Amino acid sequence: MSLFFILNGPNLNLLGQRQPEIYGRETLGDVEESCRQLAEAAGHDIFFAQSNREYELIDWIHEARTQAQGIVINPGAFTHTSIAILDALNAFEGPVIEVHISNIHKREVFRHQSYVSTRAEAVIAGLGVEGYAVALGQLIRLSQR
Ligand code: DHK
Repeated sequence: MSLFFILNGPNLNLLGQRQPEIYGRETLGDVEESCRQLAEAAGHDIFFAQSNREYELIDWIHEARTQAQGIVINPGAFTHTSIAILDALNAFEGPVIEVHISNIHKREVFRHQSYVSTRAEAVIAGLGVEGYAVALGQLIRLSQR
């Protein structure tokens, strides 16, 4: 059994309520439920968490160093600003997949830059919340190689 961390950054607690024309109507609870079902069907487990605080995300990435086979991360707006999250991910040895619900490249120019992309094995943007399941499915496949 493998454990995968699925981490979410600021404002994603408002998923389903915030700008639904961009982020959709599903809640983060819905996303957690579908990821949990996917992991459990393959005999694995997830740690699913969200924080509006940069340090909390960093602390979870540090925990992942000894506990997780891989990380799915949607850092929210920290994607575009946080060298500290990039440094934490660089201290994690397993695969990292970056997820964005929206296509950040179709949006404002300040969203086009991602520090995390310089570390991630893959980047999924614009698939809506389905991107989480695609990312987790790929981590599961990688762990079975
Ligand atoms: C979510 C956010 O909160 C934004 O700050 C990012 C990302 C995009 C998303 O599409 O999931 O720019």
